[in-house]
Amino acid sequence: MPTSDHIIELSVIVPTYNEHPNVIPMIESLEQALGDHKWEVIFVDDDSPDGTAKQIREIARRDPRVRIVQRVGRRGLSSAAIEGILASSAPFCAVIDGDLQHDEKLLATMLETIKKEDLDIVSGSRYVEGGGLGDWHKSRARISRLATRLSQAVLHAELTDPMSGFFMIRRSTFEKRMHNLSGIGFKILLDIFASSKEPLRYRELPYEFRTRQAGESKLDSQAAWEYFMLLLDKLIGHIVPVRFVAFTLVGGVGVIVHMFTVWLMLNHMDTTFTIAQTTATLIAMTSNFAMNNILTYRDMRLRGWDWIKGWISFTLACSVGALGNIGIATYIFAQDTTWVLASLSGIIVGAVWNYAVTSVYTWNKPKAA
Ligand SMILES: Nc1nc2c(ncn2[C@@H]2O[C@H](COP(=O)(O)OP(=O)(O)O)[C@@H](O)[C@H]2O)c(=O)[nH]1
Ligand SMILES: [Mg+2]
Repeated sequence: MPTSDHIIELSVIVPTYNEHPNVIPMIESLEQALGDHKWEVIFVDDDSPDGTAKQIREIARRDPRVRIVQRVGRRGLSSAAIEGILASSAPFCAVIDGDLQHDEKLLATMLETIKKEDLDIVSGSRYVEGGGLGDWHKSRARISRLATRLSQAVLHAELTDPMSGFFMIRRSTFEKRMHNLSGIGFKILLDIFASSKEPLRYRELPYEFRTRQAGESKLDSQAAWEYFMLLLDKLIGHIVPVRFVAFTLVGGVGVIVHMFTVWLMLNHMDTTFTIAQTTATLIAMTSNFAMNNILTYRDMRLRGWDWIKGWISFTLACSVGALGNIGIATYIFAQDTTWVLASLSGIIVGAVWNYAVTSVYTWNKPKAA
């Protein structure tokens, strides 16, 4: 029988992508911060090319407090945090960045506070008295404040820092909400708050955001797009899948690409209409595939050979979709309706077909949480 010494009270979840130089300092600082508490750390690594997972696994062989969940063909900070929590059995879970930018010394106070005050969540805030942004650039601080203001549309709480990626949650609270989480992008705390119908009992504790010492930030321009998708999922995700919205937006851009190509070829290259239309179709399909791969399916992005195979299946699926589109439109037009209605019906049927088929055959890896 295990003794109470083996029973873990706190799992610290650390999502990592290319954090090799930070792994050992991270474990050492957790050891210092959590001392005699019964804790473990679960790294969730998305198959980092720098070998972060292998390094952690080697440490885990010697230290039972260290665990690793390695995900293959997947990306995403929020879904990594969710799956880390799901891999733990502890009554309390904390989520913290693996680059030492969050102040791990706060963890013991968080644990004490969540228990003593019987809270659902305790989060670290850079905006309450005593907290700070460290040496963040002014422009990034401004974007973060704007994103915080936008989050009010979906948030059911007066959080000063809903964009924080540093928090502790009670397992029972997480389990009640986990089926409603979007798991999109970077903002897991916001996702949890926005997924809760009843108000959560929470408290924010101040901390100073530190400067990254090693490795690189993965936050790029596409983070804004993922944030927009998360907000949209929280607002309308129960009516229509947000990936379908993204797929349709990309399709809209594809129409513009198509029209521009036809115009260019007819007016400046003197080709026949059939050649212009065929070329434009190929170019628009390829650009739609590339955009969907980057935006709609960013978490399962295809690369190298998989990109080529994906392009072939996408093109085939969309060609069948185009036939369906024309068939339905022609049939409806023959029923004495207006051409607008007939044409629109064709487009809708084609788009739904393309979305459904490519989501199964082109981007067919497991879906994020
Ligand atoms: N598992 C996983 N972790 C990620 C991913 N992207 C970022 N991270 C980790 O999430 C934490 C915060 O990311 P970071 O790039 O430092 O964001 P920033 O602090 O906002 O610049 C770090 O520990 C990263 O290694 C991802 O796609 N998957
Ligand atoms: Mg960071």
